[in-house]
Amino acid sequence: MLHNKILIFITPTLQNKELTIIFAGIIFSLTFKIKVMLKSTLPTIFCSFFLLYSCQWKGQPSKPTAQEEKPNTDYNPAFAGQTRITPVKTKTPYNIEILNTSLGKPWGIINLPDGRFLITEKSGFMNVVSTDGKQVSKISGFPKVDDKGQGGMLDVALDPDFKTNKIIYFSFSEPYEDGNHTAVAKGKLSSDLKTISEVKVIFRATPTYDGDKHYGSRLVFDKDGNLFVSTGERSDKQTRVYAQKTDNYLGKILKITKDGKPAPGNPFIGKSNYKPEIYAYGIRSPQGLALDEKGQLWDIEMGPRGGDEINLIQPGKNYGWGDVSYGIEYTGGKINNGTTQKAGTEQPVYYWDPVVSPSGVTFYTGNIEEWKNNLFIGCLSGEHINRIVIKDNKVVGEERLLLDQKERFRDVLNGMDGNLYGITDSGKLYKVSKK
Ligand SMILES: [Ca+2]
Repeated sequence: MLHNKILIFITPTLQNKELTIIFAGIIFSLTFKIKVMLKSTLPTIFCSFFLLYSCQWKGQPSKPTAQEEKPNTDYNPAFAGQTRITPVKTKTPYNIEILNTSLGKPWGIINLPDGRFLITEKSGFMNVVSTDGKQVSKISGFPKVDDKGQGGMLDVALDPDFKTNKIIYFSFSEPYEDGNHTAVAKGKLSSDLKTISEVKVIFRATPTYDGDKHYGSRLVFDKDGNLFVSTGERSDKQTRVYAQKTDNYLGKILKITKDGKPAPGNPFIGKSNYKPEIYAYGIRSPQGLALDEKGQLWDIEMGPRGGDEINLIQPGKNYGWGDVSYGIEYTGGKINNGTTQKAGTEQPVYYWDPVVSPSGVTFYTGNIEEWKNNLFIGCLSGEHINRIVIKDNKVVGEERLLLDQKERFRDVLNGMDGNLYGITDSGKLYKVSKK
């Protein structure tokens, strides 16, 4: 089944229109080969349309509202408002500016105490970027990363005492033997912010695996000074099962100390067959992690086809993947016979069908009053910044911002100046400010 194998290989990796066109070309040349093999035109036409249709589903930018899009499944949500929520529209006028267009492949953005940005670059370093986006200076001295596929230099967080100790924490895909894993390291920035020294890997999300997807790896400090780390299940069928198992670090929300030890109070400390760093499990590809104004932890994860999720993370809970999902396989098959609810697993607060490919997230605290405490989500295939209005831990509205920019938003940031910032896979830095 040549084309089935091809489909499995290419569909999860399709990321934008350009890639779709390239793959369309490959598919047509493959179907030509099939034609030669089958010596017939009719199956060739069928194969072409089938392959192209299968590849088109992902990589499509979102429409202005979910209601204008066709869902992938007819699954019933567990409660009203869990998906395809009523759209909302911002009334406050706002400006959109592009501050920089050549940041390479940025992945994570945070503020330094002086308002400048610290932006990771996937190939293995970070940049310090001035508040107007014009001055960019590289920080060097980082360990080697494996930047194939979705890997590389990923997220960054400042030590809560950064002003005095200049220590940062960062996540990356660390090459090891024949594979790689998500690692968290710490190091000290020089006073001119040009180099990092005293780098020490404090945590490795093992098992190591020879893949290039689903590293997760957002870093968020809790108010108690310990670090939440999200990890993906490495995407492939053989690693997906690790998400439901608790004797490993794949497909998890972890909580560790600044030295990479299990955070005191973690739910499974002392329990056999549970890694003590685990805070929650059953997670797929968690590229968004943020605390709300009450200190509650939210995980936003890419699902399969039709199952991107927003989860409110509680310690010790199981979030279902890969047994439970509102999505279907990239290739179209059901997941666990179409199980969308299961005793002992938590339901997502919200899910997208069709998907938007959510990445970095933040709860808005800036200058636009009607956006206060809304969840802002950088979206990749959806090519927009998603605004989610949450009331009493339920989603009550969704808006798709900056759709006309046609950009894959990798991460978003509440700037210290009260403006919203976003970075894109094309290397741009956006600023969204109140008019
Ligand atoms: Ca889930």
